[in-house]
Amino acid sequence: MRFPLVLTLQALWASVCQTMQHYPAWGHYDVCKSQVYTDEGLTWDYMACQPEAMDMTKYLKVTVDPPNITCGDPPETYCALENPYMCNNECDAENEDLAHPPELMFDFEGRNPTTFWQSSSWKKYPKALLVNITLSWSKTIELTDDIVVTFESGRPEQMVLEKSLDYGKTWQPYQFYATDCLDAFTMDAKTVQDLTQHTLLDIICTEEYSRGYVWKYDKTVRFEIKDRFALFAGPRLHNMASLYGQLDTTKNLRDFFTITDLRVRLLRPATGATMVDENNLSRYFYAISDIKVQGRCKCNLHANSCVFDKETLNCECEHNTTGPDCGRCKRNYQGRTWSAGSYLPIPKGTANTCIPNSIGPVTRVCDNELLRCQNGGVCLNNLRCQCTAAFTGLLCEKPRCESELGGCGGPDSGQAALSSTPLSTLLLLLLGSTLLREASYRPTLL
Ligand SMILES: [Ca+2]
Repeated sequence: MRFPLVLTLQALWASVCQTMQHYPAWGHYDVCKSQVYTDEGLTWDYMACQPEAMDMTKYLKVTVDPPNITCGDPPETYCALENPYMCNNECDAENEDLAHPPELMFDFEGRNPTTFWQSSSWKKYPKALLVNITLSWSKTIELTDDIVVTFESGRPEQMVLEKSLDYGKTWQPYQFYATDCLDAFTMDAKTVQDLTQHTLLDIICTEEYSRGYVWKYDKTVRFEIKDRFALFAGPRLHNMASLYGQLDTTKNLRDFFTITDLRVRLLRPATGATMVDENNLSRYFYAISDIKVQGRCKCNLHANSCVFDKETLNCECEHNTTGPDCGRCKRNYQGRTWSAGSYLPIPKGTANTCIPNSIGPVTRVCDNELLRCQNGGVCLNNLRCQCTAAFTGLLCEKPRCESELGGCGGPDSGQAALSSTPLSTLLLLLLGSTLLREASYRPTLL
């Protein structure tokens, strides 16, 4: 009699596994296509998809500038900032145990003592001690969590975090950090909590991560991605649907979280006092033990995996797209203009697959059968939809006001429109994964 029971348990387990597999499938946009039976037989059902968020520090190239600023050549001994007579910090580039190369900002942390990169000391005071640390991915990536820089020494009194979206050709500031924002950058001091949905893209100067000097505990400098997400998704990111809706329709917002490179510009080290002790400049230097960057490859919602091959990241494009970011249609699949996938409608989104040339002329965008212009738009020569004033998009499918920050009808409209019941499970899943990630980070801060 045991045999049927085993079979039943097996069947139950199989169905549990299937369910488990299916939940993330629609909660995380991690499937690009699935086979479905229709009246016409077995066909593919396509959906928007994106690679999983991951630790992006494994895939970067780090450059420290000026190149000879790393300590240890020649060997040097450093004194503690809080005690000028405690000088037991030795750096020697030739000795593996005493060297502090840039790679030590990205190795596995959790050991004691920590491993860290260190600059040479402020020997040329009062000439500024300037160091640029550049992280390059040679690929567009989308940030999904806070950038966290952990200092082994005191946090700098002045620094700027910058980003590039064009592989380091041009740079824009992400955030300014100073003990005195007005004095250092002629900017009013603000915190991320001062931002609203409408000022989210503002670049601020914060004193949050420079002020105060408590050697052991105040070690991190953050760029708060999640607090910015929370302006749309709610304080515990419980309404990711609202955020996805905004990211879908607002290019500026999407670009804000997209980077190819990051640059930490260290402008003035911690001095711990109002006066710099000119007789003991070996107390002043920069040392960073860890930099965290969490994100995903930008694949325009056309790929669910991104592979690291020959030192570069590349999206594994689906939906008949190609290119490092799946940014164009494959050869012979240019039946309509390329467009990115869309997070909407939740949960599966819209794949916007590239279609074969044989379906129509190369630039066929609209017709009166399958590709109808929506919301009163008129198809002009199969080339484009002429939309009414209130709508935009390839097929006039998007209300024009959606492309403005804050969406249609005020700050909460996005959330209200999208917070219907079927989303609750998705949001729980997203919240769950967020909390897990939080849990894996927090212990280092406690
Ligand atoms: Ca380290």
